[in-house]
Amino acid sequence: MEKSKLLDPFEEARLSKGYGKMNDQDDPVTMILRLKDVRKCAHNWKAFQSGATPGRIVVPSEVNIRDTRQIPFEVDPPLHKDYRSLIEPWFKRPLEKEYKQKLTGQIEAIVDEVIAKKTVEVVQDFSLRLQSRALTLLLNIPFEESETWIGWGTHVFRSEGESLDADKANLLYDYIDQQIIKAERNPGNDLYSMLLSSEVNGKKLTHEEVKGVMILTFAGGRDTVINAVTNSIAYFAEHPESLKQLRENPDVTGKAVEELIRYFSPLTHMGRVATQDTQVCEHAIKADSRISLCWASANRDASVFENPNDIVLDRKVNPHVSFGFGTHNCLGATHARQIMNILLVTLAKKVKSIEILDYTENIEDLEEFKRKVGYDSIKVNFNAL
Ligand code: HEM
Ligand code: EMZ
Repeated sequence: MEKSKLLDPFEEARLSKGYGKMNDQDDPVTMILRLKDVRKCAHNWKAFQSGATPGRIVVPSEVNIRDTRQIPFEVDPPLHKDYRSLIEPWFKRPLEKEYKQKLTGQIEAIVDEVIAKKTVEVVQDFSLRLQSRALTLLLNIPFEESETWIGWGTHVFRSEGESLDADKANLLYDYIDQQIIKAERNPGNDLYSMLLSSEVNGKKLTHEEVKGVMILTFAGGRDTVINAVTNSIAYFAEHPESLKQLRENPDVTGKAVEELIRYFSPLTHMGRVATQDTQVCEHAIKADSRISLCWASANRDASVFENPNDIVLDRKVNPHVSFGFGTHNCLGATHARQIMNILLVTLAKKVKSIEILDYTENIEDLEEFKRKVGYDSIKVNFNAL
C-alpha cells in the first residue's frame, strides 16, 4: 500500500448506523459520521452547544488541564458573533498582498533549506518550523519569536506518549500571560495589542478573554497545519506526476489545496454538549452528554464525494468540512489555505522528486476506530528540479 495513504476507519459504521461510540475519561462521545448529519448538528447550536465547561468539547477532553475559555471557539451565539466579528478582519489579513509576499519569502527560504540539506526529517525540520514562522505573520510579531515556539514541539497540549500534558500546557499559559503583560505596557501592531485595545458590547476585553483568544490561536493552528504540510510532502513523494501537473497547470492549485485538505482532514472531530434529550440517526442523545462532529468521516461520505478515498487533485465538487461548518467554521482557514497554496506552488517550482526513507505513523486512538492523522516522523530526500 502507498505510504502516504490515510485510510478511512469510519466507513462501515457510517454506512450501517451513522454514528460511532467512544469513551473518553468517563465522559463518552457519540461520533456523528455522515456529512448531512454533521452539518445538521453543527448548525443546531441550541441543541448542541460549544459553550460548555472549558475544554469539554475537545476530544480528548481538556477540562483537567485548562480553565480558560477559548474564544470564540467555546462561546455560543449570540455572544459568539460579537467576539467573532471583532477578530475576523484580523484573520483575513492573509489575503493582503504584502502578507502573501512575506509568506512566499518564508516558504521559498525553507524549501531552499531542505533542498540544500537533502535528507530531512519533515515533521521537525520542515513542517514545525514552517508553521511557527508563518504564525509570526498572523500575529504580526518579529520572525525571531518563532524560535521559542519551535521548541514546544508539534502540539501545545500533548506530548509524545501523553495525550494530555498539563506541564506543557502551563508553559503556554505562562508564555501568553507574559506576552499580554508586555503588550499592555508597550502596545504595538500585534494581535495581543489589537485585542487589548478592543471592546465587546461596550467593555474592554479582559486579560482572561485575550488569553482565551491567544490559546486558541496557538493550539488550533498547530498540529493541524503541521499534519497538512507533512502529509502533502508524503503524497508528492509518491505522486511526482501530481507535482508535474501543478507545474504545467498552476490553475489547478486552488482545487488541489481543497482536495488535499479534504483527504487529510487534519482535525478528525470536534465535540458539542447536548442541552436537551434528543436523537441523531434514531439514536438517543441524553442532555449533558457529548457528541462529536466527525469531519474526517463526513469527508469520505460516498453519497457526497465520488471515489472519496482517492485524491483527485482537480476535484470539481468538493463541499468538504475539514474547516468545520456553520457558526464556528475555522477562522484560521485563510492563513492555512495561503500556506498550502504557496507550498504547492513552491514545491512545483523547485522540487523534482522526493523519496521517503523512513517513517513512524501518528495513529489517533478513538477506541473502536484507529485513524492515521499523519506522521510522528518521516525522513525524506528532496531532489531539486
Ligand atoms: C475552528 C480546522 C487551522 C484557528 C476550526 C474548526 C475546524 C478547524 C474543523 C471548527 C471547530 C468547531 O466547529 O468546533 C482547522 C484545520 C486547519 C486549521 C483543518 C489547518 C489545516 C487553523 C489556524 C488557526 C485556526 C492556522 C489560527 C492560527 C481556528 C479558530 C477557530 C477554528 C480561531 C474557531 C472559530 C470559531 O469558533 O468561530 N478549525 N483549523 N485554525 N480554527 Fe481552525
Ligand atoms: C482547541 C482546538 C481548536 C484545543 C478548532 O480547534 O484545537 C486543539 O488542537 C486544541 O487542543 O484546545 O484549541
